[in-house]
Amino acid sequence: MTETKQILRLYGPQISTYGRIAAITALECGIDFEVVPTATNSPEQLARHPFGKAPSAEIDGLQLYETAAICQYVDDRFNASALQGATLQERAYNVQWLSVANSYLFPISEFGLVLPRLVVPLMGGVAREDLIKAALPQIYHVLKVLSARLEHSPYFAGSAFLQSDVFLYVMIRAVQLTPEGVVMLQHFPRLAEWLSRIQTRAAVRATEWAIE
Ligand SMILES: N[C@@H](CCC(=O)N[C@@H](CS)C(=O)NCC(=O)O)C(=O)O
Repeated sequence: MTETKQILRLYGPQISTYGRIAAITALECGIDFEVVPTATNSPEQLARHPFGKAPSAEIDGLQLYETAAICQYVDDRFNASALQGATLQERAYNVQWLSVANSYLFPISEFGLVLPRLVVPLMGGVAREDLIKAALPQIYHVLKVLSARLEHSPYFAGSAFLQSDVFLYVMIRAVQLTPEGVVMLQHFPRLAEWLSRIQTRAAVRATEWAIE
């Protein structure tokens, strides 16, 4: 008898950085995911997420928001917490690098490059070049810190692929889809090599965006 896999239901746009992080995590943990297309800040999304962001999630009858919490639940429940590290040191580094992704990379890469360069033109708008110009040195600095870390270990928390790699991969991949990102990544071969290693994972390939 075949067992039906659990499904992580994600509410948000089809193309969403944090939505893809949760989707990759679900597949890495051996469960399925489904995206219920829901606009950020819409009344439907605000009913599930008081800040209107994406994704919000449903699993095991639980309603959750904040991607780190969603991923932690899925990994604890279905994957013996394997994406959070096997040792105290790995677990601490995992949270450190995941926090770097959330606190220092995403705010500047998303609002200073990915949205203006990729998303605004897709919606028929014109990119704010001043925003992009101001953001590039800050993004470059974060990429430099990230690349330096990879001089010392194959993955961000140590020798194993963990949750921090998922967060950072999806965010840096979005940067890599911009012409400015391609140029910046030429300065950081370690980071580029790590990206191509992560890119071969089945969960990563299965969640590629139509614009990739
Ligand atoms: N801290 C949130 C961030 C989620 C987030 O910023 N999601 C983006 C989509 S990738 C969003 O909702 N953007 C719309 C907005 O900021 O209004 C999490 O970890 O889930």
